[in-house]
Amino acid sequence: MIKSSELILNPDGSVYHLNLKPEHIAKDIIFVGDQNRVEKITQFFDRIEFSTQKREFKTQTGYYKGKKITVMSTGIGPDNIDITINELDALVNIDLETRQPKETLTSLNIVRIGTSGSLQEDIPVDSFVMGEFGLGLDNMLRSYVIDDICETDMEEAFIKHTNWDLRKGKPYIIGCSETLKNKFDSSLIHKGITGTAGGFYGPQGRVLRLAIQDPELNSKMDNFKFGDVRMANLEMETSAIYGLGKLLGHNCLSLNAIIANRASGTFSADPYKAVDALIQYTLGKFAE
Ligand code: R1P
Repeated sequence: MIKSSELILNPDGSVYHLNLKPEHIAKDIIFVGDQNRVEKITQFFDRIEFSTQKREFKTQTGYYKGKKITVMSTGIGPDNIDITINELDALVNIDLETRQPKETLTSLNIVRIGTSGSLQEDIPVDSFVMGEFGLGLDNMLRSYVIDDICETDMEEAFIKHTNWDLRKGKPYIIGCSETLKNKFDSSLIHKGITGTAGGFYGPQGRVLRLAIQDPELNSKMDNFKFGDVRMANLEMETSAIYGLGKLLGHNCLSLNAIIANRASGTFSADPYKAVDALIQYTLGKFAE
């Protein structure tokens, strides 16, 4: 039995941070970072049958062209993904009354619609990136047993190429769901490695008033190649989603609207338009 200090439930039986009960979620789930993006998606639903919010975790479940989908905001960062995916998994794979893992497990399909900065000049602002791999620069996932799910050769090549200082922790690389990759792919999508940083400024190479440990890191990342695969973009959630999803048996994919190009130093003239276009693209693919 999982103790009440480990799997915390609210007085109404919902999971602690997400405020959700098992009947509140669909098997197809869209993650967004920003809580205000939830309704930008569900405004296109035929109907919404459930809404809740606690802190940055806002959830709405409804139907889009007859398909039941849950949209939820995760807030910013891999630490929030730890909460979101563990609690979502508990909703489907742990009996919350007996506090025992279920014998028959359920796989969720989780697609992130995020915003991100491109690391390549030829992946321009307002384009879309699918992370074929998530590169974790943040360490959160290293609390789990991850050796079996990591792309070890690619990791070692990345560490060598960037002369990575292991005092910052060891980067990890995890692939997306091949099933979701095939479903959501098209000629409109750029593909590559999505880097996930544990912060927005220094951890992504931004210098305001503080010196950073490796000022060359972004330029080393943008010319990292492993076979046909190259770095595409940098954001703050993808590798944590891929890692926890894979460990728990869920299918995960991260799509990002590129709102900044870090290589050219440019920012989208209308980032909301780029996100709206990615929302339309993703909903269309869900309904196919
Ligand atoms: C930083 O501004 C936030 O924006 C990006 C980053 O991953 C980080 O969460 O994604 P979202 O727009 O989905 O939050």
